[in-house]
Amino acid sequence: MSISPYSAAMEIYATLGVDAEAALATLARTPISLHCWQGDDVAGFERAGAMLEGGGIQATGNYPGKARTLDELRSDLDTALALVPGKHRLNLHAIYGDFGGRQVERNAIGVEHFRTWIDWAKQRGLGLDFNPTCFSHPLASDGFTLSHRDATVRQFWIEHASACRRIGAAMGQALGTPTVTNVWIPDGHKDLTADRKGPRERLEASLDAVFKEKLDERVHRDAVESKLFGIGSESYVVGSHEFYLGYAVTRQKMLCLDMGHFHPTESVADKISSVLQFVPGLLLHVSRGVRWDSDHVVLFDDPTRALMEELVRGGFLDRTAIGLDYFDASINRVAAWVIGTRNALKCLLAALLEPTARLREFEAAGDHTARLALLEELKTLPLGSVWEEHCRRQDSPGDRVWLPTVQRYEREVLAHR
Ligand code: RNT
Ligand code: ZN
Repeated sequence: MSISPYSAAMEIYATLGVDAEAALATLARTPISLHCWQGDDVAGFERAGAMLEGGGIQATGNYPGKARTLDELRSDLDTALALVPGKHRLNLHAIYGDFGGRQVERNAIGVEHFRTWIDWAKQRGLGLDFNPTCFSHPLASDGFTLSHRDATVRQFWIEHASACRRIGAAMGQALGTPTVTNVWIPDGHKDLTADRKGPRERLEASLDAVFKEKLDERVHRDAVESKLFGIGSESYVVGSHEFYLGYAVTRQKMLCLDMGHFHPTESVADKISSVLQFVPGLLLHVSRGVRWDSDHVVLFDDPTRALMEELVRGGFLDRTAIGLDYFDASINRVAAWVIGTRNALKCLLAALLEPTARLREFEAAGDHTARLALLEELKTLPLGSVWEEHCRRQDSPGDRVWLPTVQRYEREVLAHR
């Protein structure tokens, strides 16, 4: 009888002291939060197809078939989720509410507008995460929201973000798993500014107002997301990394690290063990910048692998929420979800299969030669056979067989939009 590729792989990993079964068990219980906005280029459902000025959020490409309605987005998500092994989460933005065709101001949204999403998630056994939408809105058109110099504009966004936290808590309560509500704002200046301090002081006060209401930790967590620069905020971003690191440490909030929000040569992986010494939890926006914060589809690449390695080596998986954040409109959007999510999981699996104990023995003994040699040779171990076993156990198609499902969906559904 021939031995299965998985059994052979398991033996190879065992010789390095790695338990492939344990790796698969951890992989199976680690959710990735899929970002709803990959499905429609961050348009949302406030008004038909409107993508208003303000915020510099922009997907490039015009591949046909993007979701135009809630039903279309849900159908696309179901198609994608079926092609990703394991149980995951959905990350919603406030503009994706079920507004029933009515115009609902952002500071007036409530859990009633997300009831159908909660039911949808419950039926599928998925958790939900959430985000206030502080862009694509007339009151964001001059590039400022929570740090705006006009107190009435700030108040509007404070009310919006506060409403979002309450909605997040209701989602977490209904689904029995805490919702992470992440605050990202676009505020900043395109060109030279004479006042870097004022907007930051106002942002601090606005955030304190947003977070004033105490919410139950068991159903809800707050996160704040920094950024280096954006389109239209090239010279100054109010919510910089230093700003939010200080804020998250002093207020004990989760810090969101987006892989596209740092200088291109900075390693986001390196930040994890520092940040988690001082903040209670981490939210990752797994993404890929090409030369800038371009939000390309996540790959099985060195930066993503390093990120997952740090989570596993540090024992940080329990304190980390892993979310995706990219939007590619130049390829099939459903496939973009599937490719990026499978790659994030594959990077996590590779990290779980690392013989960390052995590497640390070399390190402790000062044998950096053996450490480097093994680190390199790990790259060609039979990760793929373990991955295929994971797909099989999770009842999900393996590599090279899922794409025809998307192609059929494109022919039968997307092409008719
Ligand atoms: C923008 C941030 C933010 C958004 C989403 C849509 O630069 O990365 O996370 O991508 O909120
Ligand atoms: Zn992000």
